[in-house]
Amino acid sequence: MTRLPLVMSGKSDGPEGDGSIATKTRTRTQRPPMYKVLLLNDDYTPMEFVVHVLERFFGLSHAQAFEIMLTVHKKGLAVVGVFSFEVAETKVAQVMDFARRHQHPLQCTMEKE
Ligand code: TYC
Repeated sequence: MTRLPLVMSGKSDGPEGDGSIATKTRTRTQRPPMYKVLLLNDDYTPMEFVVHVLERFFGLSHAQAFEIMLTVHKKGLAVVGVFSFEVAETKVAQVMDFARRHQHPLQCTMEKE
């Protein structure tokens, strides 16, 4: 069978060769926002209590917990970890509830990274 060239009467043609234009949609993958959990210094919460909180709720070793506690004590605050919104929210609530139950004024907050 003989294929005759198709005359497109002056219109441009794409790689498909049939006059159609192929299009692709590039969808950008969104990473979920992450949240820093911050521990704040105060004059009353015992150092050992803060170390215990960091070990218990953030899975830190005693040495890591002691180091972060000292940073908060000296600088006023420190980032304890970075988590998804829900995990950060849970950690903040756990720390605040534990501190309140022990009548310490320890403050823990979160902020978008
Ligand atoms: N500044 C407290 C003290 O001298 C210790 C402390 C450390 C309190 C870290 C809170 O997040 C804190 N007893």
